[in-house]
Amino acid sequence: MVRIDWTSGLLQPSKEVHESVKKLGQLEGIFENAAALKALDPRTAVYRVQAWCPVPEGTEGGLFWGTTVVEPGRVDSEYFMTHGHFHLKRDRTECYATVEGEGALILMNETRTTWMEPMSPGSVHLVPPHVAHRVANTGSNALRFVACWPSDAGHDYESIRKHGFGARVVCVDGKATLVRSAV
Ligand code: S6P
Ligand code: ZN
Repeated sequence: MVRIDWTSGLLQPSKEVHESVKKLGQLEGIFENAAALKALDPRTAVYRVQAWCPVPEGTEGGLFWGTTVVEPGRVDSEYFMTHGHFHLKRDRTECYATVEGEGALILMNETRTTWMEPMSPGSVHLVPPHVAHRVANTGSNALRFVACWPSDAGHDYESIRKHGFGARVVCVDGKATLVRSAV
């Protein structure tokens, strides 16, 4: 058993809770404007993930639970966001629920059609099968959300590193806007 603080979405640290931080320097090639990224401090934390893995990764029939905190910020006009991934087992789905902050869940199917769902406190989202997912913080405070996914889903980051998403969420006149990616 683990405990969650519902006000922050954070899990109480335990040996089953894995914690990681993703910094700007590790997100090269993810944001569109490479020059703008280079001008920022690579040590800047973009997001933190806690994952409660009560069964070994790859176990069929199990579930993992996690909390992600995405910091507010932008690289040029593009909001701070997670790397994004397909599940290695493409048909594995996932649920997200927003605890705090404003954001966008960016979804892309295997034909690269990309859409977004606005995230705000209390919003619950389903990532359908065969759909890549990433989250952008479109607000000015931390965005916190919880997630639950099958323990045999796995993560395919490589496809996203190579081909990105079909669209990006950028700030246009102060508003989060989905714009098609340059090919
Ligand atoms: C796992 C789930 C989340 C993400 C986290 C970070 O399936 O979707 O816990 O891992 O939001 O995103 P990413 O793309 O770096 O894994
Ligand atoms: Zn996932």
